[in-house]
Amino acid sequence: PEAPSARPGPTASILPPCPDSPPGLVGRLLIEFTSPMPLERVQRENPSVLLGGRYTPPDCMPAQTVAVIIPFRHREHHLRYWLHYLHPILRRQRLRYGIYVINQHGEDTFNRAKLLNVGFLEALKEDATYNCFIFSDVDLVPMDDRNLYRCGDQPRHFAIAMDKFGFRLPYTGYFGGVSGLSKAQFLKINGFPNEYWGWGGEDDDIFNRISLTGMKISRPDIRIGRYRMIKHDRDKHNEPNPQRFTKIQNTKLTMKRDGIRSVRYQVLEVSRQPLFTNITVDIGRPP
Ligand code: UPG
Repeated sequence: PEAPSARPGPTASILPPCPDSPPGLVGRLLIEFTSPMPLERVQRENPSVLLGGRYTPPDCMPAQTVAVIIPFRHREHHLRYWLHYLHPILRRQRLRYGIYVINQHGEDTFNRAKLLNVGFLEALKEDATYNCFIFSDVDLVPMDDRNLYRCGDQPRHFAIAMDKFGFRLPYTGYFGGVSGLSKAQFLKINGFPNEYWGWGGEDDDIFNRISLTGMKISRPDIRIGRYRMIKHDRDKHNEPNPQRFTKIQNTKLTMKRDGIRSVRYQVLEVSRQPLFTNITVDIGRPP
């Protein structure tokens, strides 16, 4: 038999699987939002990120392909910090990933969950191999890179200890901020609701969907799931939704007809930026 080559070349097929615990994580991170963060600087810091915000580890084969979906409107300043902190973290975590900013067109009432549904479908149109979806608010940065942005056998809640809640879970059923579902888990709950316009409730509806389909939330250790939120004033056109309390009582009825299978929208522009893909979308307005 042939002697094994001492130095195998960098052929994709011979890369080893990426390790479960990536080496080179640093643990607790210093996160601050005071120094200015020009986009050019963030681009310079991340030369290995490909157009559209895509990245694949050079030295191992990841088990999953992760689409990070960010609901967005008028938060450019937050996005620059998010990209500055997250790209290096995701790289250290040895993820194969893409970043999708789903930008709501116009000034009608904001609808976070519907934007996330759009992100799921549009990311899959770009790359059918995405099998893990991380949904992240633009103003949340993890304080520990051991909080791995991956999917598991249950839906995952990542942002469990936010500074604004005193680094605790505000309530047991809280599922806001940053969460992750595999493609199969997302389809099992018919995606997210499209009918929560304005602030609040949609994350509780998603929690209900997960419970009603017999799944359980998985969470990291409370010391690892820490987050800093960029302080901000309340946005225009995202007023607290007064219907949210009654709506979350009815998830069991509404989830069958309202979700990924019924979402209607119009993509206005897809633009591949150096560190992310921007998708501007018309999602309509509340009835
Ligand atoms: N967002 C925009 N522009 C807007 C409004 C919202 O980009 O004009 C995005 C952005 O990603 C933001 C997210 O939507 O981070 C959530 O909106 P925000 O007003 O910041 O809500 P918070 O009170 O900070 O968020 C908590 C949870 C969040 C949940 C929300 C309502 O972290 O996940 O959606 O409460 O339940």
